[in-house]
Amino acid sequence: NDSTPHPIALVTGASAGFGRAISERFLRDGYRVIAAARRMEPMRELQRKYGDAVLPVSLDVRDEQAVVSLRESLPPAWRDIDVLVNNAGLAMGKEKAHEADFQDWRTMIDTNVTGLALVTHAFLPGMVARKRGLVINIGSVAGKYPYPGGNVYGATKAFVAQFSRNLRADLIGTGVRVTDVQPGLVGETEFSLVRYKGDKERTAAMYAGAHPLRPEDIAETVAWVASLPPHVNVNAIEVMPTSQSFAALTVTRD
Ligand code: NDP
Ligand code: 8X3
Repeated sequence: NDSTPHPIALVTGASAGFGRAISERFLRDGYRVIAAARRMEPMRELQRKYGDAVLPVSLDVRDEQAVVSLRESLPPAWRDIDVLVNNAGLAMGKEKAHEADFQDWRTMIDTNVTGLALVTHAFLPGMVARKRGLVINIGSVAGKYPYPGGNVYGATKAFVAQFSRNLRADLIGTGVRVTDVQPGLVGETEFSLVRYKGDKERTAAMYAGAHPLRPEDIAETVAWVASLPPHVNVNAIEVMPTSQSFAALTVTRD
């Protein structure tokens, strides 16, 4: 990153999965990291490991007041955020639309759409004022390719993709960059445990024999995007494990 010797990254959802791996990768690369999520203990652990380079903050991205007051209450030395990683997000359930629980839909929309928009809205003006910054949104292949049971989850990630492109359109000439990182199947996170509501067997079956991506692979992608010189903007990047590909269109017959 071009800006300071110890650039600042704000990573949402830093308590687990990609967010933790991205935070660790940035810390190893010399960044300072504002690690934000609802559970504080994993981020305190990160702070014990990396010391003053970590600022753990308790944040529910769905809470507008909390997002605004995070921005207002950051210590001066932590205010000039170079990289915002909008990673906090989740899938809830994989039922078909006509069988799904609406509260699950609401939670996904509130987190993946409203939460991501709130955090971006809070931190983008500062980046524009400083004429530099990078927003990395964690989308998904689910935002591009439909699959049974992906209904609202995939739609929230399609929002992330189009929001990212529209941010690019608005930010032209400001020096602020935007990237949508779209991972495929990634194991070793809490994603499926959350999606399947604690069902460990179903979660294990999802990854068994699949050689999925690892959180570190996504951290590597994010670190690469952030390492590029200021004249380079990666608009979107889609990453799948070699074992994952596309299914045929479906036809039902009598
Ligand atoms: P994890 O469940 O392992 O991590 C999700 C993180 O988001 C946790 O740190 C969690 O922290 C945080 N989070 C959830 N809700 C909120 C909230 N309301 N406010 C603040 N933080 C929140 O999942 P992954 O690391 O796998 O997923 C990270 C992102 O990547 C998500 O956006 C997901 O949709 C996306 N993704 C995941 C893929 C996968 O296969 N794993 C593939 C493609 C995209 P806490 O509970 O402490 O708040
Ligand atoms: C997570 C990937 O395929 O489980 O976004 O929806 S998938």
